[in-house]
Amino acid sequence: MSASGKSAPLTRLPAWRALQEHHRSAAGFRLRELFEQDPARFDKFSLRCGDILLDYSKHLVTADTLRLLLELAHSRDLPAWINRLFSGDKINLSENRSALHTALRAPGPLVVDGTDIATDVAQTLSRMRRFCDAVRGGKRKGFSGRAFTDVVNIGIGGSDLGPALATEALAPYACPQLQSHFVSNVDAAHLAGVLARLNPETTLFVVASKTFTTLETLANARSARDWLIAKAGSTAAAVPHFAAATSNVAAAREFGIDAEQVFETWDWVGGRYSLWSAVGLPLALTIGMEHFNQLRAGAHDMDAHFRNTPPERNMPVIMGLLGIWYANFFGAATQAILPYDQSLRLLPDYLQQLEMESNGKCVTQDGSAVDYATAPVIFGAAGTNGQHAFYQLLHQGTQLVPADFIGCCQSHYNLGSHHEILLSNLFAQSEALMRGRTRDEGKAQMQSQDMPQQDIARMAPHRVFPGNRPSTTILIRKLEPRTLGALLALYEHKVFVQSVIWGVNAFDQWGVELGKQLAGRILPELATGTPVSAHDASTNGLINYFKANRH
Ligand code: G6Q
Repeated sequence: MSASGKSAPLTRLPAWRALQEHHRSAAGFRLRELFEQDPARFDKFSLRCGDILLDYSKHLVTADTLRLLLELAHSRDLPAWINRLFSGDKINLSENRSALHTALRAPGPLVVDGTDIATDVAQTLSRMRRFCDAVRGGKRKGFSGRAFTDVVNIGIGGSDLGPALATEALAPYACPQLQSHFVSNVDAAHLAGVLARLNPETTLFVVASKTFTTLETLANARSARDWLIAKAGSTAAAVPHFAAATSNVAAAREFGIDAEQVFETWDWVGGRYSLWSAVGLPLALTIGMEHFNQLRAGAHDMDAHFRNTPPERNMPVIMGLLGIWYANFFGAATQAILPYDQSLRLLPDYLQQLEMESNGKCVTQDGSAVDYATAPVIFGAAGTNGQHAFYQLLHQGTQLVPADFIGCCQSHYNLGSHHEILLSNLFAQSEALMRGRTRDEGKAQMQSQDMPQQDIARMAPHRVFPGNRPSTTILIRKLEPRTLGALLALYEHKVFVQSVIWGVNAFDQWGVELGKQLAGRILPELATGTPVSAHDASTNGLINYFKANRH
């Protein structure tokens, strides 16, 4: 759908057809040769934004490919869509909502539906600041008069992944007196495992739930409250130990959370885009409001870049279009996220939700079925761990898996040559995926190891690496609140770019809602002693087996 509402089937656009045609010649692209032919390839195909460098020269693209991809973006009205995103148009059509996560980090006023949302945001931020300062400064205390030492975030999905990732990534900025913990799974093992290490007198819970109706979060919050009341002696004594981040203030109040400790989010912030709102409270408590604001400022830097930079030099636009090139023309069904930074260990999980929940859709905004691939499966792990696990398939498997390598020039942890070892692995992996190893190179290596001739002949096919496997490398000067904010906003906008090309709504999640409804239906059936018969034979069989073996 174009920004003005007129639909034009994607696969019938001249730009799409031109890319299909161009893809036929791309089958002959050899990255080794492209680098040999053009010593300036890195300079031509890399971008800088603040402290972030994006190298996309190791992609199966030429200047022509990029021109055609940019034409596709143009024919999907991308600049107009970017405008609509930032100005608060209701681009989340299926829920009739704006998607205004960018307003959570923008300094200026913005009126939506007659309300200046910037004022609401500023008020919540200043309440968060007072709360964080009081908790961190030991002024806000638990039932026995002791300062808080532990913060437990209870939330799931978008109310967990962003704060959990950022809290771990920014550990060097954490207040040493305050430990943070994240409980998301309704499996009692998660909450029980965390509570076993905590003292109720000094534990603060943040219940993060936009809707305040999510089964898992409410079950965990109730059990946490019971645990606290049991130790504190009364419901009233437990009150100072609970805060909430939610758009359902009434439900949080009904749960028993003091109005002063309820921090509002809004309908126009999607769960997976909500780190910058009150959902970031556990992070703000841990790293302090100053650092939290730097995180927001970094995201705003990327917002400004995305909004104001021409498409050909625009990082999220280029990343988004490269993803389209592989998903729709090479048939790549996956995308690897490979942070060479232990602090970004949770980035693959976070991006899995961001990308797959946003663009894992099979109908366009106007409800028509798509006849092309949308979001790839996102997976990954921190390097170098992944090298010893799944990289084998990246190097010699039969599927094309585009990869994002992410590393930092400076480390917070200066321990011997660890950082050089880490980064040398990053550079070596992206180089090896690109270059591969020919049969002759493999043989030469074995000869240099004095291998017997017959072994060399037998081993040669196994030592061949096809190469020509594309990757992006993102280098960050140092992992700081501001650069992390920019990195996460880069991916948010990349996802938006792809949603515009595919014509899907990046801001709804009916698949998640389905899960919420289904679990609610089966739960009462598990409580009775009688066998069930209302489902298909498999589901009946599984439920009845569970019931028979429950005790
Ligand atoms: C995110 C999704 C989803 C949501 C969780 C938790 O965009 O909507 O992951 O964040 O289902 O929902 P609540 O915050 O409402 O508990």
